[in-house]
Amino acid sequence: MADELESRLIGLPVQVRYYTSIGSTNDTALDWAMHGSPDYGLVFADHQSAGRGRLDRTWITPPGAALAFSLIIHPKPAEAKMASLFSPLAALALCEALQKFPVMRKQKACEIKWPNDILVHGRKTAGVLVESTWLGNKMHSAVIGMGVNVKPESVPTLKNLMFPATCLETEIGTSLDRFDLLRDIIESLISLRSILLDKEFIDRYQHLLAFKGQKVNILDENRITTSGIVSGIAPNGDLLLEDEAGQTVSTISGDVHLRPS
Ligand code: BT5
Repeated sequence: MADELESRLIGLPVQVRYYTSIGSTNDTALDWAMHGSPDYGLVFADHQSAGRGRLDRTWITPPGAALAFSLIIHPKPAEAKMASLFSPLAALALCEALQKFPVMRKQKACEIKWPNDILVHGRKTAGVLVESTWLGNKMHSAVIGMGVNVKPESVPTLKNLMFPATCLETEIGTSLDRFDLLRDIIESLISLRSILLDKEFIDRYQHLLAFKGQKVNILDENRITTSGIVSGIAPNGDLLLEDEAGQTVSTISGDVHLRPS
């Protein structure tokens, strides 16, 4: 399987570490990042026994049914100043990679639920967890972790979910090759990284932003902190809401949740 994966990624500037089973690809990638990984070091696992979401919530990755990987980026100084864009980078890379399927090009088929969820037909299909390593006060690496539900077996049962979930095969209506998909996502991410600091990046992200023009609540530990109508994304990736007084309010992505109101 490791050879197969490597052969499918030939031509991309990645160095792969493949695991049949692992705790969390992010943990392994964070360790590798601190011990000499190249830019685009890639940790891929067929199964995660301790996959993590934000705030150590559980991310479920059954064997052979999903994509679970972490890509290490050693940011250039200008990128490090805009580190909050790495999570949007990963989410947009997946959504744009999926545009090759005609059904995904329909309006609202694939959307990004700020800050880190990818929805297909309104259900969570993938999640992004970006973590970083630091040398003193200098950002040394960003570890971009992504979990994508590909086959129906990857979708957790309802009791494990905070938001309805689905998988790509169900929504696209065909079986998918996980390694082809991984290649497409990485190609898309590398290409988007070259425009990360340009207005075009935010424009493309906003085009796929979920709940635009709709009233939402922002929750912090189940407490509503802000409500407003989703109006867009700021250049640093913050969510922009219009409050009842018509003022624009900016929300930074910490551990907050967005829910339709
Ligand atoms: C996320 O967190 O959505 C980020 C998930 C990132 C997972 C990847 S897999 C590769 C890399 N290695 C890791 O250890 N992690 C990254 P959050 O927004 O906190 O959402 C977590 C919530 O999603 C959980 O509390 C569940 O409700 C739900 N969930 C868990 N597994 C899921 C799945 N397979 N599909 C859909 N929802 C899921």
